[in-house]
Amino acid sequence: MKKKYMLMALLALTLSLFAGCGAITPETNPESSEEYGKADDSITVGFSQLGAESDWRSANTDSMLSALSEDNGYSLIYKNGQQKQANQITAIRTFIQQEVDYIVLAPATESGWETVLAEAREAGIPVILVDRRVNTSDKNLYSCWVGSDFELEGQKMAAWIKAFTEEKGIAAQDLHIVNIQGSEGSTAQIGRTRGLANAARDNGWDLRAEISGDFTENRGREVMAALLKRFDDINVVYCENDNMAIGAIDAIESAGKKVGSNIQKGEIMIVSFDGVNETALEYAREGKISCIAECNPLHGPRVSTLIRAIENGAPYQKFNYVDEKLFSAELSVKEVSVGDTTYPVDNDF
Ligand code: GYE
Repeated sequence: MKKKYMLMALLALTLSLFAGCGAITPETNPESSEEYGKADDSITVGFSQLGAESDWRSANTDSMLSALSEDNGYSLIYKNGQQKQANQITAIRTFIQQEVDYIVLAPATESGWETVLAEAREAGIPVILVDRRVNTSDKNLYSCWVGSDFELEGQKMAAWIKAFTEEKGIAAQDLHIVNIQGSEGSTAQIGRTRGLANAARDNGWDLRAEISGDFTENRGREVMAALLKRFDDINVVYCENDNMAIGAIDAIESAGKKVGSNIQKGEIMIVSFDGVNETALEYAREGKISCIAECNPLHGPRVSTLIRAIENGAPYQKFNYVDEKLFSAELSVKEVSVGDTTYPVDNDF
């Protein structure tokens, strides 16, 4: 525990004694930026979460808050960046002033982190990246990263689309795809977009448009409504997360069209990413979403393990990837291959 915290805790204790109330109550609303409990001898962590834009993000925040809890020996300072990099940079500077032991950063975008991460290094505070990545030329500006291989997720989804449509006898040039992308410049967007774009080029698919829906349901709805006005032959919608897929489905149904995998009969096939939101999983069971590429948000314990390794001088990997599969109620595709590796398709979820 840092000196500053000791003084703050002492002050809080004195005040609470005078007020006749108990110890500091940890704030439990992850929507707000709050300081959590401060335990003696605990490891102080400043966590800059990028926002609260999706169900994936809420699950990720919950996982982080419960793993970095007071009971587990942490004093957590949590800041929600509201999807703005400037807020995250301010949060990191505050953490540096507060002399935290570790900074955990879930960066909104990949670029623009050089200066502030150099400031953290100058202050001797290790930075752990979670979920998305930063593209600093100096990789020593952070200790390690844990998250998903987003391009691989896109490649697996493209492999599923290929296997499924070939099985149905649909010609490559008859696929008219739109991509509703995630927040521009985020690792999840860059990787998933690349996975589809490369497959479209290699397979001769007609990739009609790539437009950002910022990972939110509302933007997904708006973007899909606009795309339906622009093109009348869309038969595959690749949504870079489930929340946008839910919005897109709403827009398609409101336009009097049907979602489903039977594109030869005029249905519009939806595929998406995450597999966290219950409505999206239910849609996938019903066939409204034809395939979901899993994206695992439960990074809290993984980050805690990395902090403990650094703390104990134990070895740890710089880049830590999590294993993920596909979910689809379509029984025809049981597995997909990317390169030499085969990935399972879970038909019963
Ligand atoms: O897929 C999306 C969220 O970076 C993996 O961000 C994350 C993505 C996730 O908003 O739902």
